[in-house]
Amino acid sequence: MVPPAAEARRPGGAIGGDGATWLGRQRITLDACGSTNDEAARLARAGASHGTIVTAAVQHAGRGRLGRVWASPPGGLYLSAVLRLPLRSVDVPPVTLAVGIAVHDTLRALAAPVALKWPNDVVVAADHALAGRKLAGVLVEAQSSGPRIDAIIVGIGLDLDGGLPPELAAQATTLAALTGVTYPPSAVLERLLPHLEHWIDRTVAGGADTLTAAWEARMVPAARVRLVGEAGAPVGTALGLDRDGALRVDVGGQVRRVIAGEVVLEPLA
Ligand code: BT5
Repeated sequence: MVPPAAEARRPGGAIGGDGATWLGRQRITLDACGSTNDEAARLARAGASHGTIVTAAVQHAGRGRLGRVWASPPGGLYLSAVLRLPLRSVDVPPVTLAVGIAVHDTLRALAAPVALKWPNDVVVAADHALAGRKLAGVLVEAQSSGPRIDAIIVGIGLDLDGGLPPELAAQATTLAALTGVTYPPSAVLERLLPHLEHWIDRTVAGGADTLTAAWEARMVPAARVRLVGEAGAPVGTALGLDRDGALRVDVGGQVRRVIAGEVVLEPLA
């Protein structure tokens, strides 16, 4: 496995400059909205350019995957970006992995001990008292007309300080709880954008193949996962990624590939 720091120093792998160049050139900053992904999708349909970002201080209908709710109290970062990329539909799922890496690296740079959980979660790393709790999620959606992708909407929710509903108390946490520092959403946004731009550029240049080692270096190691949706919902150990970004899981000595569907992390033994 490549440690994240070494990965970032590789030729062509460094995060360059002081900020992002194309990402966030156009910005829509809202006090509140339903979902920034919906706002970004609307802007994309109206012709918004590559790299346009939408942020909101609060979301009233923040969304996760599969119709789930993303709790979005004040103090968190809620961001969606419009991307116009030369990608095919099969190239879209790896974008989630790239965005996860960027969020992970941003949080690590702020001294938060985090790790990645396939496919779209950023959680507290295994060696911490709050291990496994989620503090960020990624929601990537595509707009297409036929086989052509018109726009990709990248949504990121990041818990910065407090305000989470009681029902998430046992499964979520915040950057402030992990580091003792309350960062304003705008400060985290500025730190996030260069990482995001870097990993998106890299995905476009090299596809999922170029992300695999970087993602594995940041994943929760040997996580126990349940293959919800498969007969008997078997439990296995996450091994890493295939070249296309699918998760490889050892179930009783047999390696299964998980492409879509839901994988639920079991508590580590
Ligand atoms: C995600 O979905 O993790 C993707 C979340 C993406 C949110 C961003 S915010 C900006 C943009 N606009 C949107 O409307 N969405 C995006 P998923 O893997 O389905 O996880 C959802 C699950 O995470 C829920 O069912 C809860 O269990 C948990 N959850 C909900 N709110 C949370 C929060 N604030 N922090 C941590 N966990 C949360």
